[in-house]
Amino acid sequence: MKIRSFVFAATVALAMPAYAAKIPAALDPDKDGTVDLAEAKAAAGALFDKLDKDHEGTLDIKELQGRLSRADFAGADPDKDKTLTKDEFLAVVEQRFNAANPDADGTLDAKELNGPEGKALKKLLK
Ligand SMILES: [Ca+2]
Ligand SMILES: [Ca+2]
Ligand SMILES: [Ca+2]
Repeated sequence: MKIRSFVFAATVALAMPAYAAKIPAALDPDKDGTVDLAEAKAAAGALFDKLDKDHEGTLDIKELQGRLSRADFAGADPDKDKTLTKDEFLAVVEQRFNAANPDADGTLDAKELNGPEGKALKKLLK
């Protein structure tokens, strides 16, 4: 019994770095090898504050520095005031999260995060 759990622990320990290497640390603060929506939104909120250099509480397309295309920006800005509030920005994050999570299990694993939709989410949050 003891040996078996040791082997299991060692296998997990060996498997972890491979996972960790594939998921940006900022997206997986609890280091469980997956990104849940709360982690994605926390990272997005911190990024929003960092990019909002004039501290107006909104991001324009310049402040986003290429993270959203013009078309995606327009789609994310339903009130068309040419800026995204934090709520509007987090809505895009949630959309991309859901697009990257076809099994709807509440988390993105490394494979989901490295698929095309997962990459779009990572591009937004880098
Ligand atoms: Ca996690
Ligand atoms: Ca807006
Ligand atoms: Ca999933």
